[in-house]
Amino acid sequence: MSAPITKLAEQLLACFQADEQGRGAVRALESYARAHEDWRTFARFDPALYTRNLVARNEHFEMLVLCWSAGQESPIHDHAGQHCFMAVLEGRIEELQYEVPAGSDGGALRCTGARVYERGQVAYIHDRIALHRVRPHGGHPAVSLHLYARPIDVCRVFDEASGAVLSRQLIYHSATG
Ligand code: CSS
Ligand code: FE2
Repeated sequence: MSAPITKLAEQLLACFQADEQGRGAVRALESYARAHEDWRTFARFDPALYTRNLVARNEHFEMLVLCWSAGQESPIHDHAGQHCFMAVLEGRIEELQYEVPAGSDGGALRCTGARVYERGQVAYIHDRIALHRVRPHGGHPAVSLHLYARPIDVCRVFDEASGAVLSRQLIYHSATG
């Protein structure tokens, strides 16, 4: 019998094979995040930085378990034109959204919104919506399940104060569970 997280990956593959937008992915992620714990096989924390642990990858998507210690955060980043879904598995996660001010030639990014997600809730972002920064909320660690469709190997990171942009290669801290 396959693990719930393996079944989720199969279900998501069927969603994206049927439809480029992956309609049905949000509901599948929500149901998984509310009910299951087998993601713990993939969870490992690092005191130095948040970790990215690969669960599944194919031509349509990659799915990762991200582990956030208190005080860690992602840089402000984009998603290489791909869909990004984030389901909270444990703790709470804050998402801050940003935009590059129109007509700006550099200069500070503008924060356009913030929201805290609880276990079982799913956030969605795309470059058409905003840039974002993600971090655990409330002084506790958190774990989130990320679905990138298609996989993202390189993204852009932004300096909040100057608006300066760098290209960043994304790496996995583990890929076997
Ligand atoms: N994009 C970041 C996490 S926030 S969606 C990453 O994959 O490392
Ligand atoms: Fe992101």
